[in-house]
Amino acid sequence: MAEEKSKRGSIGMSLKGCQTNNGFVQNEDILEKDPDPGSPGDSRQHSAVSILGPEEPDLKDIQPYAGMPKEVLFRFSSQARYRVPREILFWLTVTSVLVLIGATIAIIAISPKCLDWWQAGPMYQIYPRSFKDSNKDGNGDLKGIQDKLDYITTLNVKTVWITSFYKSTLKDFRHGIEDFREIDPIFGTMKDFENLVAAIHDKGLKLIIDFIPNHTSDKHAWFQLSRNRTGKYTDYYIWHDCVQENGITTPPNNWLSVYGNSSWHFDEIRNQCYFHQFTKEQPDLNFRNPDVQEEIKEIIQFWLAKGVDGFSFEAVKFLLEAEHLRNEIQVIKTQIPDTVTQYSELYHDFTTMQVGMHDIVRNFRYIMDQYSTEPGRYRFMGTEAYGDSIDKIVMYYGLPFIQEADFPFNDYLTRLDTPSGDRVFEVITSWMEHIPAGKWPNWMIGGSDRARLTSRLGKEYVNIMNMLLFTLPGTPITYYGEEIGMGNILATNISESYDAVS
Ligand SMILES: [Ca+2]
Ligand SMILES: [Ca+2]
Repeated sequence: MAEEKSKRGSIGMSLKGCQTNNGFVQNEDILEKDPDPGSPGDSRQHSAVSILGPEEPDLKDIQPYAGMPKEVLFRFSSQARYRVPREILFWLTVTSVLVLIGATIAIIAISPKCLDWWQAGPMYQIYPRSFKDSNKDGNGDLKGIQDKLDYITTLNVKTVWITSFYKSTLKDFRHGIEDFREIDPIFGTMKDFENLVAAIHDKGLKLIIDFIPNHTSDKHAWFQLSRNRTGKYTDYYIWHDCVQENGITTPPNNWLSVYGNSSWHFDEIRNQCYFHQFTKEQPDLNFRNPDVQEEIKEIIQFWLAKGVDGFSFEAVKFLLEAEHLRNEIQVIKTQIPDTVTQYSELYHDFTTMQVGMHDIVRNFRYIMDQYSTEPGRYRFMGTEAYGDSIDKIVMYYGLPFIQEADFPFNDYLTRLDTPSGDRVFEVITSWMEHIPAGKWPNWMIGGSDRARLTSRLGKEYVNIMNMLLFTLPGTPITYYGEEIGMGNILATNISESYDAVS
């Protein structure tokens, strides 16, 4: 027995001493080639036979070696000295892979996305009538804008924003539209517009336009049909009975127009009052009527199909009014109701930001998204809600999973009462603290309905305000001419006043 053990030991030693990895296959080959297992001098062959034999060799003294057979390998691999490091290495590998995947996801999640076009460069707002006049008729026009595209490009502007150019009257400052699908003749033709869009895109620029969905002009075909109670147009506007005696109207309630006095106007043709948030020439559309919402949707689609890259939706907080028609609350409770005629004398709880208004804005977003599916064709959506408190304005960014505007326009820098550093700091930090996480800021230093920087703050502030604009995080928005410090001109009569401050 001791002799046999010694023999096995010598076999093990001879195995250990092997320099080549013969393995089973090679050993079997040898066996096949040499049928005489007893031939002396071939220890490798003996080792294969004895390991495979019915009596297991005692491998206690055998050390791991290259080419060891499976049985030997298993014997060693179950030993703690090999098993523990192996398991440690295994779990280290698994943990490393998981950490790597987690880190990759986290980096992707927290990394800023590639900037889209509306984030990557400044927006340049143009009030077309007081921009370049291409045909010397005294009115700036679309061809004039096209003529100046080279200049605009030199400013590194990315987006041209053209304010209202729809067919309208000057009387309501171009915000009462007679036809949402027509270019006002003073600005040119639809062909001019199409040429302008093509030229803007050729320069690698984008175009956004104003759109005012709240109301139309009283000259709009819809209003003419509505005041005659024609078919579906009957309820396109907000009509209510009111008392008209001796030329004096007793309106349905105390609601006031933004420009003062009652927001109700008696219409002799229909013999009812219609509601207007702005002037009486701008009757409010009835956004509770699905047909009206459909009409607006088709108009948005009309311009998107023309190649427009985005909209500034104007006056959206006025889209809905309360149906109950209760009086709004006076700011000064003791004031005699008949003397309350100024817009600021009422709280506008029933005529602005009504429940459902944001749903309409989200529907606008939905329409834009349908036209944003092609690469590089994202359609921008901005909302205008100037004058509201900042917490209400940032609501137009939408909710975490329900997007509305890409941004509501931030005009607080245009409202600086004093350009002191403290005040500027306050305005900037206020916006940054209020915008929802992950949303994109924007900054305006001028606008078509604001006094020029030079006239508002003084010539010495033009450069510093322009520099400030381009160093803030977010999209810089400027009004044409602010880059060269243009000033206001004096208005000589009321019909020019709007253009004068522009
Ligand atoms: Ca002209
Ligand atoms: Ca309205």
